[in-house]
Amino acid sequence: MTPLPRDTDTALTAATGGAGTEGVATHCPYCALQCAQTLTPNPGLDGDNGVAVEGRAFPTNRGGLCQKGWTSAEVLAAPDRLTTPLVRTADGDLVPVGWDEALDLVAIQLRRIRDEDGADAVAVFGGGGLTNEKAYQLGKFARIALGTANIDYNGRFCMSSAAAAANQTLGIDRGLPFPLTDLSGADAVLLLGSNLAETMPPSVAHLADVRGRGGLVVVDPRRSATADLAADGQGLHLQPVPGTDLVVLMALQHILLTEGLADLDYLEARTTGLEEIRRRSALWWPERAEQVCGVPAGVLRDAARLLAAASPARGGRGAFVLTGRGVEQSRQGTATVSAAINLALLLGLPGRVGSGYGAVTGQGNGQGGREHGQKCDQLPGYRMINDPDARAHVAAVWGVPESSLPGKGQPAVELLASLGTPGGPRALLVHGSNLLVSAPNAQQVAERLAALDLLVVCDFVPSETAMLADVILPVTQWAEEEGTMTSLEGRVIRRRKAIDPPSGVRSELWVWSQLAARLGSKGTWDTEPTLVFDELARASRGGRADYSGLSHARLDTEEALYWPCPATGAGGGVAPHPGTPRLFADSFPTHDGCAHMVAVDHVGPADDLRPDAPLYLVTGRVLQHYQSGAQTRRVATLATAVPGPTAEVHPLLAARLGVVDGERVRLTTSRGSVAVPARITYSIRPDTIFMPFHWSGAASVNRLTTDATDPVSGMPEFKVCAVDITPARRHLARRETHPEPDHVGTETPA
Ligand SMILES: Nc1nc2c(c(=O)[nH]1)N[C@H]1C(S)=C(S)[C@@H](COP(=O)(O)OP(=O)(O)OC[C@H]3O[C@@H](n4cnc5c(=O)[nH]c(N)nc54)[C@H](O)[C@@H]3O)O[C@H]1N2
Ligand SMILES: Nc1nc2c(c(=O)[nH]1)N[C@H]1C(S)=C(S)[C@@H](COP(=O)(O)OP(=O)(O)OC[C@H]3O[C@@H](n4cnc5c(=O)[nH]c(N)nc54)[C@H](O)[C@@H]3O)O[C@H]1N2
Ligand code: SF4
Ligand SMILES: [Mo]
Repeated sequence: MTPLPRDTDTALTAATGGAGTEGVATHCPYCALQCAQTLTPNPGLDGDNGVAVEGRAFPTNRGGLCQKGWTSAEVLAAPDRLTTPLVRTADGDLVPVGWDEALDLVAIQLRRIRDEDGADAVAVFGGGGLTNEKAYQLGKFARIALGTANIDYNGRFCMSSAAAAANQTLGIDRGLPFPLTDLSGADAVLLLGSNLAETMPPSVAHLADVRGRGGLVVVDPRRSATADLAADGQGLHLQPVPGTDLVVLMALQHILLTEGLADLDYLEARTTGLEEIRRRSALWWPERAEQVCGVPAGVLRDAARLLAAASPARGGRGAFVLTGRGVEQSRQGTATVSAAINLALLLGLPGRVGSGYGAVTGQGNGQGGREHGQKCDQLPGYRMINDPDARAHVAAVWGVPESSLPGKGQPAVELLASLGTPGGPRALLVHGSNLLVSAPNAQQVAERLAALDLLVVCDFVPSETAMLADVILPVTQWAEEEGTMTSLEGRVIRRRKAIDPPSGVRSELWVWSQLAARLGSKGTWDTEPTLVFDELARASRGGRADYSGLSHARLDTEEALYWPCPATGAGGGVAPHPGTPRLFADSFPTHDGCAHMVAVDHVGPADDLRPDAPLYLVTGRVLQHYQSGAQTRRVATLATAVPGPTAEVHPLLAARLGVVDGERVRLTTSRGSVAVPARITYSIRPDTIFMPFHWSGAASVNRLTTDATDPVSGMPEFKVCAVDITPARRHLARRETHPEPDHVGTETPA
């Protein structure tokens, strides 16, 4: 085993408030909160899977972890862990082969497909869980080893609407442009479509003071665990009709503007576009908004006045507006985030210490994953691939002619829909996504994957997507690798190796170097994360997400470095850049330094209610499971706690259907049908059903969801579609003649 970095190292302990125990200071493998952990290799200890996990003191998690974090080491020792490459034989079986054989086979197929149909016939799908080093190298591999324009990633499902809106209005996309701890000082926090209490439990501590002041405002069609935090005088819960947040936001703007509560000095000095915002919001007086969004006009007025009273212009301690997937995963997600930013600007929040707008990034490296080039239109450093200067800079770092770089590819939903179609990609390489479970309209995705000539999946467990592959390559996970992650705050932190991977497993950096060599690629393909980081830093230099002042060595002693962190003069007495915890103090990074408010209108869901689908289906998460469930369904404690999905149904709807708690109901949309137990609860609106998406096959809610996308961001409308519900028992007769797997479980679809 390699020598372990210890968090007893004085510098690191000082920088991170380390636990002081023996062990490796790192961060959780799952979400963007990136809670600090100490991992202590402990091969002898029963139940620890060779590694003991402790929470570590850190500003964001204050030593706390959620249940997923505590149990994270179990995935290291998953009984079905992949430890050898697998190749599908002519009769459909997956058989173990050596690495050389697997890589030769992949390279020969890729060359053949490229020769026959051109470089774009090979596509790549990445993930927001990859380290910065891997995200960077994957983008480079696609553009120069494969030469394809067709690379995109699961962040398209996650952060693309928030990113698009922030780029348009604020000139930059850093999820939270301030440290999370700033929330504590505010008088009000407006949370739109974010269920932090289940999706980032330790972060709730930062809302305690705001709740104490009665200032937490939660907008969610469900009384979620987070909405509950606003009960009992601690704030307000607005429970809109799904998909109508834009109307809520327009009404709040209307009230601020008509009651003289907007910060006109700030708007004058720091923004453009006010007149059009005024014109459009004039339409949404509270009583009219109530007709569409269902939130009582009086509650809209209370919320607007509460936010205004908290704003610095009116003598408050400050206020924050935060958005989550509940409002972003919509056909009008970009517009809704634009409206949320406009609201924050009317209140004069962005750029003031103790106030602001932010989007709560989701995946572990959801932030860094969208900065280093796995998005179809981006190069490292958050540069745009159609910008000639950006192309020239990055091509020089990569040592290739600028003209050899491909252009913009297709965003995820379009890319998946084009697989195996005439003229579409014939091969797909997947790195860090279980898209068969997590992509919208999943049965159509299954058909597209089946139409490929070659599907290659890198993973450490046999995910549902991996099990469809022609070649599976087993790779290292979290505690077995070095790297960096960029948390929801834009803070760049170190992921550290605590244990050796099982023999037979390789790092993805190694896989790409091997494939690049076999594809005859020029360019350097480092396999050491620290060297790849140095190259990434050079490639990002001068870009919006500038990491050029960072290195593994620096991050090993300082874990409080937020990008942009540009390099300062080489050697010679210039102090290193301290990083940028807070953005926008003096200006916005736009051409004129102002925030540009974009006027938007409410359109409504693509798949709206109709006679044969008279209810809303909304989807999301439960605390115990992560994403497609590929990891957490393999952790016994979590799988036992929540073994499968349920559909949340209001008692009034349940009574009308005649179903009791736990009874199976069938949900049907234009795309498909699933049957799951009903969970009867007053927390949901009577016109709405909620189902989480962490399960596959017949229990997969993405068999139901629509693949309609936001026209600006390409983000799918996961959150809202029209559904019909019936008691499952009425289908018994039909099912006997047309047998269909129908039980809750983890099986792959037939
Ligand atoms: N336990 C757990 N934690 C996670 C993850 C996980 O899979 N499991 N994933 C991580 C990732 S990648 C992400 S992106 C984040 C997501 O974190 P969140 O955004 O907090 O998660 P969701 O549950 O998808 O959606 C949040 C809320 O949106 C509500 N919602 C649905 N439709 C609407 C609507 O029309 N309007 C409004 N206002 N709200 C609506 C849902 O009821 C839900 O309570 O979580 C991260 N953390
Ligand atoms: N209905 C509905 N669907 C949704 C959502 C929703 O709210 N509702 N949310 C969407 C959102 S926000 C997201 S982020 C997506 C996420 O959904 P997915 O893209 O499926 O994300 P994960 O389940 O995290 O999949 C990661 C896979 O990669 C593997 N993996 C983890 N780390 C690595 C690595 O470093 N390298 C490699 N090669 N593999 C790795 C894991 O084992 C797992 O199999 O789901 C989206 N789908
Ligand atoms: S909140 Fe997120 S980062 Fe923290 S322990 Fe849970 S899953 Fe891990
Ligand atoms: Mo996400």
